[in-house]
Amino acid sequence: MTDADTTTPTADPSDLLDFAGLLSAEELEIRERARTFVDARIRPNIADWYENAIFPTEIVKEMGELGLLGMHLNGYGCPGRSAVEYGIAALELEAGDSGLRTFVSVQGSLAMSAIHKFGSEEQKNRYLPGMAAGEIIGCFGLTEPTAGSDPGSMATSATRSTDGGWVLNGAKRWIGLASIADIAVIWAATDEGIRGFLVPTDTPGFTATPIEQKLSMRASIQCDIALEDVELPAEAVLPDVTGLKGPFSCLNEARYGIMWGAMGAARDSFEAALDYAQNRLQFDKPLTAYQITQQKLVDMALEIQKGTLLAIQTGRLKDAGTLDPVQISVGKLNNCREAIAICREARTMLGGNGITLEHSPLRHANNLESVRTYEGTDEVHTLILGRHITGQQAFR
Ligand code: TGC
Repeated sequence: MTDADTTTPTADPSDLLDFAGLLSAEELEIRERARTFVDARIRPNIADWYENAIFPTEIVKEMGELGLLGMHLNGYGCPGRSAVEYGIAALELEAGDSGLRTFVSVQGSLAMSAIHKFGSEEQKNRYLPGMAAGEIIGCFGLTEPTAGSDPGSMATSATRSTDGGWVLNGAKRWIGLASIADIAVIWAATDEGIRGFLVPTDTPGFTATPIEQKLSMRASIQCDIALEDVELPAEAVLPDVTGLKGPFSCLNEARYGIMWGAMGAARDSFEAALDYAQNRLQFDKPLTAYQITQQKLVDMALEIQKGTLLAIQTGRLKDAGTLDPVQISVGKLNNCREAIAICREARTMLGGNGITLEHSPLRHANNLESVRTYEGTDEVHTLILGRHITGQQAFR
């Protein structure tokens, strides 16, 4: 190979179409702030956290101080940033680890969103400022051991007690953060339909048990929740919604953040593979000088570019107030599917070294097994889009 065969690699190799040029000064500033946090606080520690199944509670308040919690909510001490700014932060956090981005999603998009959208003024004032600051941790209990894709079949019930309060019984599963949460948003079937309840986690009868032996999301906590005759006052109910549209509206927020976040895991895996391939010599040349390596890198970069463009268009629609939930399914389905393929392909470029925690791609790919499953599986989002295209509902 001669000097004439080489050129200087591009500075941001997965941004072929100047995605950065679509961002405002404020959006670039959020990106830099989140990137700096990930570089300083997540990258140096994530291998240990992942290996030892540690969720680093010490960074929760730091995330609050950085304005990452309830980021796109207004008032009540929330940062009031745009949907695009929130998405950009989710992407950068998930470039660190999906588990840490999941914390921000559960806290901000699910638990805080539920209170912000459907809570009373008293509930909003009581919980949201502390949650935005990272002083109060929330969780969101929808999924059950026998009700995953079909939350309408939930068995958890809330019945009126004689004093006008409520009694909750049932079980929830895969609930992020529940064992360290202060407040749980629990969705339960009532005579009037599905309602949301704010349950302080020290209420007698509430138990959260972390699920162990996970092969994915190891730097994060997912729990089983048991609800045994949990007595709540009348004012524990979220007053402003009845029916599945309540939790589904919150899922829209989380699914939106995921479409951005997944591209962060993909970009980090791409960059790890590129860096490795540039420095790994085999048969006297760096791996990047081989055509198969270049094909892999180009295919990854194309999908990262398409996925981030898809996300920003979705975010612009959300900020304009015109986003339809069906459009969120486009991004959740596509970006999770492409991200996991990119992370797996990146692992192949690392050879045997790619199976250790020294390198990020397999950790990201394992995490994305959860990300493509929660907040609506690939299959659910395919059927949501299938219904939109054909007019035929094929869930049942
Ligand atoms: P369907 O009859 O279609 O709708 C029932 C009512 O909900 C409304 N609705 C929505 N509203 C807002 N946004 C959306 N995206 C909505 N989708 C539906 C709908 O208009 C209707 O309202 P109304 O007033 O007419 O009653 O309901 P369905 O049960 O037939 O829906 C089918 C399907 C498959 C789309 C839905 O069930 C679905 O999305 N399933 C996936 C559930 C899911 O994503 N679960 C993940 C939960 S994650 C979790 O619990 C843990 S949180 C993560 C963590 O803690 O880490």
